[in-house]
Amino acid sequence: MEQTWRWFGPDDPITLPQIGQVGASGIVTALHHIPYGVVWSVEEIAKRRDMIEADASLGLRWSVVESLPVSEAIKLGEDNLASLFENYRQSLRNLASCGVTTVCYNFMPVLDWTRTELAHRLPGGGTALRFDADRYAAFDCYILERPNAEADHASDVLDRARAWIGRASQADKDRLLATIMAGLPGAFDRYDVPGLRRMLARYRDIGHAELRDNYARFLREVVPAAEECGVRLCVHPDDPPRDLFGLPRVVSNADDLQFIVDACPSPANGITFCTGALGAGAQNDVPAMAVRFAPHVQFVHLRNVSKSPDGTFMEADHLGGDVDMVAVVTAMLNEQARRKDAGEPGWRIPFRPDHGHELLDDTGRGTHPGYPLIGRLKGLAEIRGVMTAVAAINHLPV
Ligand code: DNO
Repeated sequence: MEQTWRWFGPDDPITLPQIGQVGASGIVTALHHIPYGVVWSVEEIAKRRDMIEADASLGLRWSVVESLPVSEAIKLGEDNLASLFENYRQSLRNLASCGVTTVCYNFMPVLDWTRTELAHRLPGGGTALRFDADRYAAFDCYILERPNAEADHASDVLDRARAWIGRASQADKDRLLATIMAGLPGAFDRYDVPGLRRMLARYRDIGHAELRDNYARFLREVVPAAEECGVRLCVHPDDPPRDLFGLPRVVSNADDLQFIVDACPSPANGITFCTGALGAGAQNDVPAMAVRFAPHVQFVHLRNVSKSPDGTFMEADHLGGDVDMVAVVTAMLNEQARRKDAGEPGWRIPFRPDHGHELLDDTGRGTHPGYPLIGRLKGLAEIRGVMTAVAAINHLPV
């Protein structure tokens, strides 16, 4: 598998020469400065690509776009979408013309990945990202004050949420809002409480069925163009894989993934297999899903979670937590071998260590939440070890 590393671009405190040292050869990045819905020009794409390849001794290439964002209007299924679809297609063509052909995106309404704590202390030191059912309920019911929100939370969770809100200071509440917004990449579309309420109101008439329809329409509009120019799109699952704040989410489980691949069958309509996002859902047997959907996987995020029955979860060590990482890596290596045997030119599947704990000198470096240097390096090194061993034992290509 191709070892990749997410780099947020020239403003990322982690530099390309440092990435060279962690042993990754593929860069995962996006043009975060371009507003949603605007075409990524060949000039802007080539500029980023040339930056990545400038020092040939590092051996880096731009292997995956994460993400080419889908505008909210598309998720909402508004009427005048022709130019947004065309812009999306044009960005794909431009990327392909610059040699970047794997494109990750997500279809989560309003919010991207969502946590309630960015620096949960670990027993041995270091910090992890965490989603706490109590704080999520406290925000939903007593800060956002969403109508009928209490019906969506268990009564013991609500009791603890009330206790938390009772003792929270204004600074605690502000931090919770900022934490919930932290998943949105780029400089756009972060909401304050009134802004979030307005966005939720726009989704009032959109349930799962409507969101699925809007998603299928998006796929029918863009997948043929992707196929034509040799781009493989790959959807990132919802993180966490459940509805949030009454917003439907439709990339959360095996049924959803099946719906997506069937909605527009094509090699260009693929999946980003994220073990952390899928692993946060009690409904998901992640290794079984890895085997079942392997032929559609174009990109892999390897990360682990420990979860509790009330929906709370914490990002665990890459080889700790609830997801059997060895089983997932084995499924992906088998799929790679199949592609290689079938003579597919791009048979090697890119993966990256997704998130990491903040460890040792990571603290205070100002990296993006979840994306520290040492914590991810540790994850990458551990996964590289698993990969090497599984491949050797089973005589599979690495
Ligand atoms: C979190 C990431 C996600 C992912 C997007 C893809 O760290 O895995 O933010 O980049 O959802 O569109």
